[in-house]
Amino acid sequence: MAEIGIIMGSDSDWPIVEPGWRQLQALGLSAEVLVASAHRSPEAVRDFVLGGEGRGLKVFIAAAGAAAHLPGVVASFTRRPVIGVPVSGSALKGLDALLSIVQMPPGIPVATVAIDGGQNAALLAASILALNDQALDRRLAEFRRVQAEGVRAKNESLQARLNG
Ligand code: RP5
Repeated sequence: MAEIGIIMGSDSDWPIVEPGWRQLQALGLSAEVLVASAHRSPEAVRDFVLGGEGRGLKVFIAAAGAAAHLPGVVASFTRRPVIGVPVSGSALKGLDALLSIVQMPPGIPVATVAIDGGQNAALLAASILALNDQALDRRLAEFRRVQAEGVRAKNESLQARLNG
């Protein structure tokens, strides 16, 4: 059963969201995915969030560009954690979306990741779920171990080029 709900303002956001979706799959997590817009189809946003809570969704990821109100609107309908992903596709290259998402009014929080930070949104969602899931926490620890190993390998390669 999916525990994560991913919602994006347009299918044009998918290239940013997809790495996060793949990261969730790699961690053994499934997600419901929906295109719905805070401005163009607000009823669909509300129905997804309220219905999703009933289906067992525990964390929401919301990605949007430009006047990016989607994560805030999602957060207005739920007390579940909401992670906002600012998307860079606009003329302002995502700074508009970043400020729209991060400047939530006190009382309705959205955890905002970097511009185009789809993968980190997924990892943050996984960390939240891992608070109550020891097997998932172990998979996250393994992800970190492999990641650190990759950094070590890059350093060894650089040292070999510099000194070899
Ligand atoms: C936002 O407007 C969407 O999240 C997307 O990032 C942007 C452009 O949407 P499209 O014109 O590609 O549908 O609401």
